[in-house]
Amino acid sequence: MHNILYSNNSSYYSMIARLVLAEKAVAYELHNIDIHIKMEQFSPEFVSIQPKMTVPVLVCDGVNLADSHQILLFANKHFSGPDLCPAEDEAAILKSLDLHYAFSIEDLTMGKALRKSPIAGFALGCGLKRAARRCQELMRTHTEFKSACENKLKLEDERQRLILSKENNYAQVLAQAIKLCDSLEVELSQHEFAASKHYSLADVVWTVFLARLVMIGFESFIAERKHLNAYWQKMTQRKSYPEANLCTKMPLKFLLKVMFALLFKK
Ligand SMILES: N[C@@H](CCC(=O)N[C@@H](CS)C(=O)NCC(=O)O)C(=O)O
Repeated sequence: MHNILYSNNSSYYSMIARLVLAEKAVAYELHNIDIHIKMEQFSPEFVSIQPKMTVPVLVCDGVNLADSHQILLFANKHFSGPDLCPAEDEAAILKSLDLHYAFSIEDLTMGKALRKSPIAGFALGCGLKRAARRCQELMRTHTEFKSACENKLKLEDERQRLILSKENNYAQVLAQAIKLCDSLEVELSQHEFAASKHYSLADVVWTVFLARLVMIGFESFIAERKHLNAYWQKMTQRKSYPEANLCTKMPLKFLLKVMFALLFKK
């Protein structure tokens, strides 16, 4: 099989795709899509692969999988390597995946950034407007993407309202994140891994969730829970962890570059 993964280094859902492919030891060609500075998700080439204009996308012998949840299930089913969703644990694993995907990691990440500094808030606002401008430009120059662009613009609009409104749902999202850590702690007190006694697809998503908590400064949510802390240490020692290049830090240089682009580039 010839596999191409369109991914972005710090993108949460791209990390899920990279981690499951690393666990399954799948070889692939990596195409980095710069979604922050160059905003390559709005390039006509990429939109013809992914009309939702998001990463990750896995292309396997011409089949496009344009969502991390789909990639998890597809990778487990179609590639050799360990079965990460065995029949006897399937119900618990799928339930754990549903719990994970019901949570808005974007609201948590953005909400935290907005509270960290007013400059971050201003830059985010500029970024959202810049994304909308790129999308409108694409719609003008490539009418074949009209309906994809209209859908994306609706989402961008929704993002602007939710993220920038004073009454955004941060307190609620933060409480949900803590509740997820509590329920993981309970699960991990009962079995070695997140959904069963074996490593599974659930561990792929929860490892990325914990990596994101670290990235946005919530390592204490992990450290203060005994089982969760031991689990996180164990996950970071797996062979797949460095292979998937999980991002737990935003280098200052990169943040400044993104900030500059959002504030000053067209
Ligand atoms: N449901 C999708 C969500 C993908 C997604 O939201 N990706 C973000 C990065 S983590 C993205 O590409 N954002 C760029 C944009 O929306 O313009 C999945 O699970 O793959």
